[in-house]
Amino acid sequence: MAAPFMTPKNSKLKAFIFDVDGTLSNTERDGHRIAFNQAFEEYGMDWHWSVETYGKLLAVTGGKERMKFYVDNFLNKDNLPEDIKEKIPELHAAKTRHYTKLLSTGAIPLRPGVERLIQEARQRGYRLAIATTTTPENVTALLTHTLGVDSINWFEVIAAGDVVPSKKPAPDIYQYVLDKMHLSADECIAFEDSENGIKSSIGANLKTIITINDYTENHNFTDACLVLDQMGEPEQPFSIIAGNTNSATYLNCDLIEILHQSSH
Ligand code: XBP
Ligand code: MG
Repeated sequence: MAAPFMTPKNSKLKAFIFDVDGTLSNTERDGHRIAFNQAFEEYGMDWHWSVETYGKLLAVTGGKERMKFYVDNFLNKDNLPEDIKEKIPELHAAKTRHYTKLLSTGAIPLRPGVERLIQEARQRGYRLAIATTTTPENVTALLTHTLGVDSINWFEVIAAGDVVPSKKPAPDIYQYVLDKMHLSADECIAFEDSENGIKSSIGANLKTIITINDYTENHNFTDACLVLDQMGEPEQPFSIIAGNTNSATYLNCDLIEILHQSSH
């Protein structure tokens, strides 16, 4: 039996804070990875990140940081130009160009249930925000080409990329959102897909719901209040990986309220 409907007025829960990559959309394997490879090719480099290699590189968040990690851990320094790390910002700008172009083709859709949940949350008066490691232009491009250009304004804060000095797993980006919204952690809930993501959200004391993907299915989500394979739709139920959904079959605001109220 579902719990009674609660509006944000009589609920402590005020805001939903969404991660982007892997949570709103499966952008990593067929989006960011492709764009990195296109940038390497454009610059005449012989780097190529396979699906498997990219999975290892995802240990580090942030595209510039990921390229530095690749140089330090995957390549033989003797064969590299000395100034290779100085080239990274330029290479990354090219990658962003390729990535936003790819998104503009509509090739990367939102994950099941994402649009429905965002619309339901708006109708019920929850405040929305984004806390992501990716570059701001990438968020704008994803939202514009999936939910329409107006959707940028549905989010009160879009915290992205270098706006904080330490990226996920540091809690800084979530803390930044809370500060901007003048909300405390117990008035919000976070949506994540990865271990670095949940370390960041839990580090900011946020209850967190996880939707896994192929790259993150074996991550440690012990601290999540619910772990699902996807948000799901009425006609496309989620599979529960960990937690209790009160007999719900897709993630909606009623279930989120229940999860937010229950301690874990
Ligand atoms: C996303 C990231 C980002 C993207 C690439 O992590 O780690 O680095 O992979 O984006 P999260 P940029 O979902 O935890 O925010 O190249 O723009 O950095
Ligand atoms: Mg993510």
